[in-house]
Amino acid sequence: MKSRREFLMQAGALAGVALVGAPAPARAQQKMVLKAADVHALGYPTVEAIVRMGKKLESATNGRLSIQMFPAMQLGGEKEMIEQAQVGALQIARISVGPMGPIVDELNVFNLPFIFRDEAHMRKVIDGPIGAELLDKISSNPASRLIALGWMDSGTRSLYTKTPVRGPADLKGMKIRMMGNPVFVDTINAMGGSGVMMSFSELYSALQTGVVDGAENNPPSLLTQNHYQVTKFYTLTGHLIIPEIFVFSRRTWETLSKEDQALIKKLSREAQLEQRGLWDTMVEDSVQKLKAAGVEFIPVDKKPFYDATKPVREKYGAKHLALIKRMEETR
Ligand code: BDP
Repeated sequence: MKSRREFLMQAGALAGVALVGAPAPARAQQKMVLKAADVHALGYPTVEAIVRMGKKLESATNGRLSIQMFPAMQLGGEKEMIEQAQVGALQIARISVGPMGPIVDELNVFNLPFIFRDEAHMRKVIDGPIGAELLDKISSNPASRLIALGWMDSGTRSLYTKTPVRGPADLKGMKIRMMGNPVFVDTINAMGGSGVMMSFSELYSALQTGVVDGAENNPPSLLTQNHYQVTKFYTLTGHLIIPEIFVFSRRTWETLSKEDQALIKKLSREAQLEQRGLWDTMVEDSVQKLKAAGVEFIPVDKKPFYDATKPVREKYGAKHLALIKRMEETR
């Protein structure tokens, strides 16, 4: 595992080769390799969608602009990826909305438990005016230092544990890994467990050695990260439906011509819609493989979890009631 400093140094070195030194105005016309990163491996829907976007970008610009993908946490966890994009060492970071909440507060609305009725509702919201406004909020917030390009699908997150959870009482005393954002720790604590914030990259060994008793995620992540090998019970709590997001370094963005910016935005929207088809296939396939590998899918009454997490929706949602109302009204 590389240290944070090594990641930044590596990313910095890579940034050095991306732009051939030239005065700023001339740069826009120069050949440029945009670096993209994802925690998932090649072939995962989020990675594939950006790779395809890169191919389109390359052909639309006759090879002047292209995307080089660094998958599988090669550039670190999502927090590191965000930081690298902010300083211009990375151009495209594909991350969960989870770690973006601490950067742009409105995004935490998407991070609330049971805030979307179902995945179809989430898709309607991200595809429509609310999705567009939130992307603008990120891009126009000087502190974010990011340009938000688009959303992607990440399905529904449920609980996976070493011993079965059939109701809130079973969660008592269980340490559950959550993404780096206090809203998630509050959520799992309210559901009856004990939340531990931890990077995705540390999770497999934490599960294996018993540092945590479980985690929560969608079926494709449970499968591809091999967590199912050490946690055999998947309780269908469906407590979070969090979209993914992909963002661009504002520092690099400002060196691009208006035309290139518009092209990247157009291809981003296409990537958002294209990823969805890949995602649906991946979920079906993952569920089958997990079941075949002996993972027990446990249906559970969501009501007690929904009721228990009401204070979390109130605590983080209070500042954004108008937005939540508009989300509810989205059909
Ligand atoms: C996965 C997301 C990924 C997150 C990960 C996590 O695709 O972006 O990093 O969950 O739990 O579903 O950290």
